[in-house]
Amino acid sequence: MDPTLYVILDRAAARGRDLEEILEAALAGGCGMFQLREKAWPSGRLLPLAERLRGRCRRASATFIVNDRLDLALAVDADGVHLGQEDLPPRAARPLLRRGMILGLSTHSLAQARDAQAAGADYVAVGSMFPTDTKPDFELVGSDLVRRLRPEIRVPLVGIGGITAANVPEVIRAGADGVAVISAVCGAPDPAAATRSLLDAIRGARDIRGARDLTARRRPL
Ligand code: TZP
Ligand code: MG
Repeated sequence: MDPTLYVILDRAAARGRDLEEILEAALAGGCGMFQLREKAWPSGRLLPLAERLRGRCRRASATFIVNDRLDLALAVDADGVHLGQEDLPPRAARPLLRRGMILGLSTHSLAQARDAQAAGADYVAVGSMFPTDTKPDFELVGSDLVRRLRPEIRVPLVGIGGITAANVPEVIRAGADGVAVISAVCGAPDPAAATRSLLDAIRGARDIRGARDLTARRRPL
């Protein structure tokens, strides 16, 4: 799993565009981790699409995660499942997963992120970093929550919510290992170019963060 850039494939955000084409473009742009998020279709209708996306990710050696639906994740042999605060709690979900499957959890506070790590999350998503139209009931926590969590979260910490190539440096500088985006790629006129821009911005911010940390370590006491 490389959560540097985690593209969430969401039909609603794609507004009629084909998720397989968006996946293809994001792969071409260099993304290696994907999630299928579907809030409207029942699982039976979603299954064939989930199988195709899963197959393409496998051929590209990209990680494929299913949002919300543990049964679907198992049915398509996904690499993992992503659950929110109102989905099955980790203590109920983990025993149902196959060995080695990734369990990702959404959190919106210090306490939730601590609990997620303690419950064995393989990565912790924290958001919303910025206002977003994609999730109407978003809780704005900002990059400050990433900064506060960083010292104690040992699994990958992923910022989510309203992230673009322009504002992603703030999230990375706060200490995030990566970011998850929906509209910045699914809603972009050119999803491959959008993926490249995000990755460039993330890598640039990591370089600055690395240099800053090095300087801080060298500073005499
Ligand atoms: N969880 C917190 S904010 C959010 C989710 C699923 C929406 C992210 O979508 P976008 O379009 O990247 O803001
Ligand atoms: Mg959910």
